[in-house]
Amino acid sequence: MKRRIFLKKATVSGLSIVAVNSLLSCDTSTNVSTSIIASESKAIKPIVIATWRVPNATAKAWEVLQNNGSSLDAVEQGCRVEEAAVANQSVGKGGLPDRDGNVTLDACIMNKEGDYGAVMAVQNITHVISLARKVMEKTPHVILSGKGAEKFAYEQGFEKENLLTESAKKAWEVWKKTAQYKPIINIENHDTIGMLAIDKKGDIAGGCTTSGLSYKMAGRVGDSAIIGSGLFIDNEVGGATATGMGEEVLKTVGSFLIVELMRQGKTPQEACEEAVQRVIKNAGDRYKDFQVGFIALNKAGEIGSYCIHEWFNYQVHTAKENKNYKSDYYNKA
Ligand code: SD4
Repeated sequence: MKRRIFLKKATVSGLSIVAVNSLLSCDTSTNVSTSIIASESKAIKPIVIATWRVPNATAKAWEVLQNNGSSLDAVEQGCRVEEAAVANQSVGKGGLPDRDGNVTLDACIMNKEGDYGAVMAVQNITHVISLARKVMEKTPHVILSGKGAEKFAYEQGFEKENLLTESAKKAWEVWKKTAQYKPIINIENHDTIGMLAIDKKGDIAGGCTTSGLSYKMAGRVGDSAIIGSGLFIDNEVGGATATGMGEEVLKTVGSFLIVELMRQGKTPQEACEEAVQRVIKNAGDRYKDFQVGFIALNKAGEIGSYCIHEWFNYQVHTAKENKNYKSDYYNKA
């Protein structure tokens, strides 16, 4: 059997899992992958990465990994930190409302088995990342939305909470005076959290949680809860997650695209850049008016990030550091 080998950057001794999987993907016998990966891959180094400046969230996720928790537990616990932080106006409690004054949340989660759970347009529940996990683990479905999701939350013991804080309400009241909705994201003022983690066993999981675009139409759902758009995980390859203008991410299924590009041998950085290029190509000149940013992590622990406009950043927690990095970007004109 002839195998095509994509080992552009890896040496044989430092063979990355991605490269091995690219190699294996062209082999018709699929049962050999685990042993080859185990014997030739680098030592597993746990890692957590997340969109935006979220050191408390990555620290929490890291703590879970250090206590031998799974990557799934880590991303859930990490995302919960931002959901509870009322100062973050794009996630969970304290999120800015839709144009009717209701805070509605979207979230999804994926595990190493490729299972997915999501909730959309949920009111009165802070920890929608945990609710998404419940959907994944306790129902025969993958998505619950609106009232049905809320009802399920109460059945699962979630608390009813008012998510509209005084400051979010004030901001909405100011907005209502003109009630102008320009689908333009202030590129420095949004911080949906998308998080990816690799645990001590080398398994990857991801989560994404948001209150979506402020002053959106009631019922609007963005990319963050949609598999392949706001988040995608494949435990053979890696994961990716998105932030920014959800409509544009949805149209290009950006996170899935990135994972598939990594499967073909691209680095996470190359894959993120290609996904942003795809968004720009699709949007034409409109790209000047919105932000989209991606982060990606492959199974070798390599990171990528890219966005359209300056000032997207991301948080990385390794054994060495919990550090925020500025992302490279397209629009340097
Ligand atoms: C959405 N992608 O609902 C989200 C918004 C976002 O930081 O990322 N805000 O479209």
